[in-house]
Amino acid sequence: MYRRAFLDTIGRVIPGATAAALLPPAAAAQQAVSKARLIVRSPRPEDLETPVHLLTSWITPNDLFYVRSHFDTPSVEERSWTLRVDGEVEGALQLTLADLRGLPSVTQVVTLECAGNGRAFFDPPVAGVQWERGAVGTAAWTGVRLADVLRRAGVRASARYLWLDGADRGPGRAPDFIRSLPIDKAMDSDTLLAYEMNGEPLPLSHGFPLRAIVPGWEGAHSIKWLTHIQASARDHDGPFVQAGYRYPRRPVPPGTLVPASDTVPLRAMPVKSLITAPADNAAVMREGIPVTGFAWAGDGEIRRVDVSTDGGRTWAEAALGRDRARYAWRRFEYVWRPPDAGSYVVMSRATDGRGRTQPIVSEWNPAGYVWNAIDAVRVNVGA
Ligand SMILES: Nc1nc2c(c(=O)[nH]1)N[C@H]1C(S)=C(S)[C@@H](COP(=O)(O)O)O[C@H]1N2
Ligand SMILES: [Mo]
Repeated sequence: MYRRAFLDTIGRVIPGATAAALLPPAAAAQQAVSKARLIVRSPRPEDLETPVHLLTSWITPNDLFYVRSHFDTPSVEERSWTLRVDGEVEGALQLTLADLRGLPSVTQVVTLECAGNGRAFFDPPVAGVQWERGAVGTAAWTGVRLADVLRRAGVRASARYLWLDGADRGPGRAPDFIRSLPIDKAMDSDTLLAYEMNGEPLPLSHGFPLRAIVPGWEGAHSIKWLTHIQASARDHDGPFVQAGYRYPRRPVPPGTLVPASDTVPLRAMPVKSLITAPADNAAVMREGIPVTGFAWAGDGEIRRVDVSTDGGRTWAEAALGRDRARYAWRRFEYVWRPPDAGSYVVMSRATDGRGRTQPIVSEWNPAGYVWNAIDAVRVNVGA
């Protein structure tokens, strides 16, 4: 009843208007895009996974892009928001969004993947968000080069790391989500401070009004709702640098506890592929069946993708899509003509420019990071 009355009211005030059009511009800019089609791994904090069969285009639309947030989404007022840059710099800066929009802008298509994508597949299981295959997406990010901002501040030679902090805060005494970025990657001309995602102001869930985009590296480097950059001579000592986002120095037996001193920070993501069609457990007819998906390789490039339709006994090279960008996934397609009706396992295996390829079994690690085993779906072929 209530819902009906509400809809009637909206309809009468401005027929045909969307909710966003009824809001003042500032609020409209940070309207949450509808994430209704995503899988809710956690409603609060917001952890949303993309059903991979919906990943049909090289660029992932904003409403389909996965969301990973550690804490509640902060409310950010564009008018009062600023970015502070201080620490080991000649002159600290306090920048508004208008200041940033006044700097030369760059747009880059970059694939973002959560380090924990695929965590649900580790055996024995590990704690954390149980992502399956869809904590990955690709967007065109527009903003400024982080290096341009750092040069403006006069970053000193003593600065070896940048500590990046966003407006989100943990509950109670939970430590702040602060990450530290090595200065070389920060000064790389491909590392951005982005204010737009696919041509729209950053949606609130994705870090409105400004986020870092650290291309090729696991997603947690790309700090959302960015408010503070502190240049420092040393690494940050918080738990999201010293305990989280680290990987065992050498392979360990599954189920082992690994002390932080035996770990290294996660940076570039490894080579990986994802089959987006047919969907897992799909029923298809026995005609030319396109096997399609995406392949990416952190800060490297994709050399080839091979597809197997017989559980990995034989492999055939897939065609790669024309769309490409240095840090973006590549689409692949292989047209499969099944010899008979029946149930098949279809697999994809990517190889990067250095000849590295996907493993059959992904290395177990205590936090369940960087799952990159050969992808597989079951496909049931009708006559
Ligand atoms: N401030 C802040 N930035 C953050 C996070 C966060 O919790 N707080 N999550 C990180 C993680 S773990 C990932 S994988 C990416 C996810 O970006 P997305 O939600 O836009 O997909 O944002 C990163 N940036
Ligand atoms: Mo992540």
